[in-house]
This record gives sequence, C-alpha cells and structure tokens, in this order.
Amino acid sequence: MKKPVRVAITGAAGQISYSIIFRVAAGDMLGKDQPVILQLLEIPPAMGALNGVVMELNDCAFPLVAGIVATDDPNVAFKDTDYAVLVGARPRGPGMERSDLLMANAKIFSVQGKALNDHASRDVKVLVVGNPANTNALITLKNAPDLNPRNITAMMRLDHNRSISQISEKLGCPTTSIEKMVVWGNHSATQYPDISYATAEGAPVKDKVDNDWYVKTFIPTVQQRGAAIIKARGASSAASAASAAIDHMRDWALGSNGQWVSMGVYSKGNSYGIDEDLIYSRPITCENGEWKEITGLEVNSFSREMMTATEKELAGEREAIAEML
Ligand code: NAX
Repeated sequence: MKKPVRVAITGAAGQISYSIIFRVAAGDMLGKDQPVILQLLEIPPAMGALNGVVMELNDCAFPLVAGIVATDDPNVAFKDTDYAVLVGARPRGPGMERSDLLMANAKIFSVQGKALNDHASRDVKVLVVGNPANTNALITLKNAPDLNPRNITAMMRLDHNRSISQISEKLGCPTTSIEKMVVWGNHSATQYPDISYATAEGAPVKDKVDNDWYVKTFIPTVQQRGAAIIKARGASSAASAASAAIDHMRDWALGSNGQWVSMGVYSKGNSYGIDEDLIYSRPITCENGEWKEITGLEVNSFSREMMTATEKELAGEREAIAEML
C-alpha cells in the first residue's frame, strides 16, 4: 500500500463538500490504491454539522481513509497537506454589493493563502472552487509567495463538462467522443465556451452545428447553467460541482491522457495576449503531476472579442480587491 497523502477540504460541512469528501474517501480522485488523510476545515458555527459528516465518514469504514482531522483552524487543516480543495466561501447576502462580496472573500482567501504558505507541503496542489473562484485563487496565490504559482488553480471544469454535455446531447454522440473543448476566462457569465477546435467522433464540431445554435443557444446555455440549476433545484449545483472538482484534481495528479481540459491558471502575460497576473482559464493537458498549456492556437475575431470580455471582467475583479493583493 502507498503512503497516505493529506487532502484538505474547506467548507467541509457545505453541500459541495458533502459530495466531494465521500468520493475522495472512495478513491475517485487519487486512485483506489492511494490512502488519504482527510483534513476538513469549517468555521466555528458549522463545527457541529462537520462532526456529523465525520460520523458518517466513519460509518462508511472506507479502506482508504487513514485519518480524519476536523478543525476550524486553517493552520491545522493545511498542515503538510498535499492537496487542498478550497470550497468554503462567503455567499452573497441580502443587499451585498458585488464589491463587498469580492472583499469578504478576499479576506477569507488571504488568510487561507498564508496558512497554505506556512504549513502546506511545498508541492501542494490547490484548487479553488469557492466563488468568485478565479479571483479567490489570485488572492490565495498572492498570499502564498513561497509556493509555486503554477500550483494554485481555479475550477473551470464544471463549465468544461457542461459544454461537453451540451454538444453530446445536440449531436447524439457520447461525451467521451468529444475532444479539444476549451472554456476561456472567468467562472462567471462572461466565460467563453469555445468550440473552434472541438471534435466529435474525430470530426470538427463546428461543421456539425450551425453558427446560430452555437452563438445564440450553446454559449448562453453554458454561461447560464448555474442559474438554471438554481431555478430548477432550488439550490445551487452541488454533486456536479463536486464531480468537476474530482475530475480537475484527478487529471492534474494522475494525467489527462492527452485530453484537453480547462483550468483557471496563473497568467504570466505570455500567451494569447491575456493580461498577466490573472487566473484565466485556458486549454490544458496534464502529465506526471504537471499541467501544460496548449499554446499557439489560432484565435479568430469572434473568439478574441469573447476572450477579451471575460479578461476585462477578471481585471475589474482584481481592481476591486487591489488593496488586498
Ligand atoms: P454551502 O453554503 O453549502 O457551503 C459552504 C460552506 O463553507 C459552509 O458550510 C460554510 O460554513 C463554509 N465556510 C464559509 N466560510 C468558510 C471559511 N472561511 N473557512 C472554511 N469554511 C467556510 O455552499 P456550496 O454549495 O458548498 O458552495 C461552495 C462554493 O462553491 C460557493 O462559493 C459557490 O458559489 C461555489 N461554486 C463554485 C463552482 C465553480 O465551478 N467554481 C460551481 C458550484 C458552486 O456554485
């Protein structure tokens, strides 16, 4: 049996984590031969609920769970952690302006960035799920100067998976036959799900769908999917978000087998003309525990306009929390 690795999960009593934790414990993220020590973080008022989650975890008697830590102290949760999934965030409250929301979260993620910097494994792989995910990831990164900026990422995989599912439904072909999908930019309604390079059963998706469907139906459906789920379910996406987090971490850790995935990663300003110092989603492949950007793709004028709109939004979010950077 391999040596256990430590997986920290924040917002551990919330609805997304309620799905993530049990899948990590079952080996869906890091493999069926990889024992894990779960390090679960919550805020003090939710520690009772977290205790209930721990009781249920114990009741599963998962063979891969080598230990469980439940805490309200980020310094404890992130101690020596090899993986960190940052789900807990401040939701938008009544009368809260967008800038207030950005600042409230910037405070949470600056504390957690410092704790990761001081206590996590030097190779820790961090995935930020809590919204606004890209900007929360930027704050985390800025507060963790001793960690490699490549190791702090934001979740775009739900948007990526949603795009693949929409194409699969439209074309009546399996999700596994769709490759080279890209979602650019921010995890928000400005994201750009781009089918320019996508193939289905080896042939270009662009040739199989009409442009009107792409622009007027596909793009808005993917951009607004989160709102549609809330309307239908009366609660925001949880199991699908958890599944996307598992996919993101599994591919990063174990490889994407040559498949393109979308990840929000730190922009150094040297690809696709995207401003530096943003966590901007782009096409990625993963191998040997490292992600690599797909570079040199041709960008047409429609794509450029869409990519710039989402870039501008991210730059605006960065501006709103500038004092925390
Ligand atoms: P819940 O409200 O069910 O759970 C959040 C949990 O985080 C709560 O238990 C809360 O006590 C805890 N928490 C708050 N502040 C914390 C802190 N400082 N440290 C540790 N824990 C803290 O929300 P849930 O539905 O689980 O969603 C969590 C986050 O994911 C939200 O910000 C949500 O907007 C975001 N999402 C991101 C997605 C993405 O694709 N990036 C998609 C799904 C989801 O909307």
